Amino acid sequence: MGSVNSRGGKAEAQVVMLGLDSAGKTTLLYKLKGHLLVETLPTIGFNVEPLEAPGHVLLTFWDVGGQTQLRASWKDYLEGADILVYVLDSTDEARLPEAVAELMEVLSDPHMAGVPFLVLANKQEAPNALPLLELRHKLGLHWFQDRRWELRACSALTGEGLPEALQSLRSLLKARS
Ligand code: G3D
Repeated sequence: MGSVNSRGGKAEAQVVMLGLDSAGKTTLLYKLKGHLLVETLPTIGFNVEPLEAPGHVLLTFWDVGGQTQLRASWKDYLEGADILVYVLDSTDEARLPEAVAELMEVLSDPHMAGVPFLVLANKQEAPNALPLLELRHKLGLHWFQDRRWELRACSALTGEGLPEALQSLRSLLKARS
């Protein structure tokens, strides 16, 4: 994977999307198809989607499986990542500590040094979703002062919050390039 670069006048960025299984990564990726232009590639174990964002930004999303047995492979996708999108299931309070521990592990990988990240608190339309403020508190992300990051609420089901999430993605990438 390469860094933010320009090919044929288009900025390109490698977006690695991680999160526990059932966080909603795949749903999110395919919902984004409604917002952006997509060319689908068949994949096994992970989904790769090149999406063209407004402003001629080409985002290649690597949606890597989150089941326990696949998590060991996450580090293989980190080299060359321009940004990490970490998807949380806002309704799964029981597995929040596990989700946070996995995020911390990813962020401590040497390939991730200085790489910005966007945490998406997904499933926010669900009545039992933890509010964003509570999630912010529980995540303890304020410790990360060595890089830029944002936390955004969204629903991959309804599409709510996705335009704002894309906007955050672009501004985090812009600050990096
Ligand atoms: P993953 O790729 O992270 O493993 P999936 O997760 O995209 O497969 O989603 C896991 C389940 O969560 C799916 O339900 C999916 O419909 C649901 N889901 C994804 N996003 C949202 C959301 O924003 N809100 C709600 N309420 N549900 C969501 P099933 O029932 O198919 O397992």
